[in-house]
Amino acid sequence: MVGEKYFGPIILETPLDVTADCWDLPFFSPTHQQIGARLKDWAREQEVDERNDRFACLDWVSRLAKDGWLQYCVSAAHGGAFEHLDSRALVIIRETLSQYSALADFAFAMQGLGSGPITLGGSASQQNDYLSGVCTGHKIAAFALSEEQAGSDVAAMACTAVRQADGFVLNGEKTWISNGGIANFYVIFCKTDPALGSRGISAFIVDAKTPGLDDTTHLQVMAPHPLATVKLKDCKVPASALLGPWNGGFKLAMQTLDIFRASVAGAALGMARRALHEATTHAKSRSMFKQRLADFQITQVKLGQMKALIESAALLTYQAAWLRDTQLMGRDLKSPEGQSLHQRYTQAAAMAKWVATENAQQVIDMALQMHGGKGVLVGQKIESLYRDIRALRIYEGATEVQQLIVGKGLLA
Ligand code: COS
Repeated sequence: MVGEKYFGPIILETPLDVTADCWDLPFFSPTHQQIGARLKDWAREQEVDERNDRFACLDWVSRLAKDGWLQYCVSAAHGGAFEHLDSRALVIIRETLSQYSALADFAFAMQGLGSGPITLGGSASQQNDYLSGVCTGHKIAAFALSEEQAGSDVAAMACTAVRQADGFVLNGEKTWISNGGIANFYVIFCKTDPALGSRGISAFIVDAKTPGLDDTTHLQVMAPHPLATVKLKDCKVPASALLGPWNGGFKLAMQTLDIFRASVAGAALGMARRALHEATTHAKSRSMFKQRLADFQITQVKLGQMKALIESAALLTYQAAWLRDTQLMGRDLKSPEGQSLHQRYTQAAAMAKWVATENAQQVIDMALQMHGGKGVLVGQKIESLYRDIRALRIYEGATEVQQLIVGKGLLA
């Protein structure tokens, strides 16, 4: 079934309350706890037909916008709920949405990631032109960094932007671009000084309808979501499209990823919590050898391992988000103290993403194994979680990149 999920609307057979005991940790304020509680109630009521990932994603964006959840993707000056992007809110929201629907989480996260470079590095007029539209769902955002030969190795990108009298001309090909094909605008990173490696990259805001931009090549993936190759052929953009400093694109991309990597960890936590919930429910109802699956010690041991994998990842995730919100925000990042905190945060976000996504993969695999043959049946929640989690270990920096960031940081 090309481009379609194999199952229909979300049906929550069991009311989920699996995160109730997690957000009372000192990392969170009552405001965060309320966000989580409200979102759980909201998510339970949604029924979205996810058979077509593009339509479903647009549906999720409009629902998330209508009920105010996209306010957490932009800052207060542009309709956002917090003065600055709040990492703990992003984590809680992704942790909650991903328990219900990976696509709902995707729709939320991509509005934040795609507009993140504008929030961090945009001029006042760029922010005015784009961010309120992101918040209301009228503008769908996309972050276009990767290329066929430049995934982990960002500096190897081959897309170019050449300055002309009245703007820039972009050429090349970006790929694995989330929201590709449905985005209204792309933040595209291009080489502007190829001799300078990572120091020769700049960012541009490019409207999807710009002549020379072709985003019609949809990519099919194991957990369907809007993903495309974006081709740029003599794509002319005005001088006002330059985002952030000339040749400052690599740092802008890294600063954006720094924020959203901790939120990927949140999404992985949500998927793992859902898998544990499915496993526990299944173990209590399945009979074998004249007792419940839950009565075997091997089952209890496995459930215990799953819980510890989740909670250890949760601590790293919540700590990273707390560190940014309460210790890093407002600091002068040029001061030695600010720089050292920034490095600490970058490493904390990298550890959170790596450990939470790897642990979630293990938890989901264990939960599927516990389901036996039922676990691989299309239409089972555990089967879709098994496909949904896989990309999280790769996108926004593969596990190995996160490990490298932490190791390099130790030696710095
Ligand atoms: N914030 C701000 N600046 C950063 C930074 C961060 N988190 N990380 C690196 N920088 C700066 C460095 O300080 C350095 O600055 P100077 O030029 O002033 O010295 C510059 O960027 C280059 O840094 P570094 O030498 O560490 O970069 P590398 O080329 O070694 O790349 C990795 C480092 C591999 C970690 C980086 O390319 C990366 O994260 N790759 C994965 C990309 C990714 O996530 N892709 C997925 C696409 S989005 S779905």
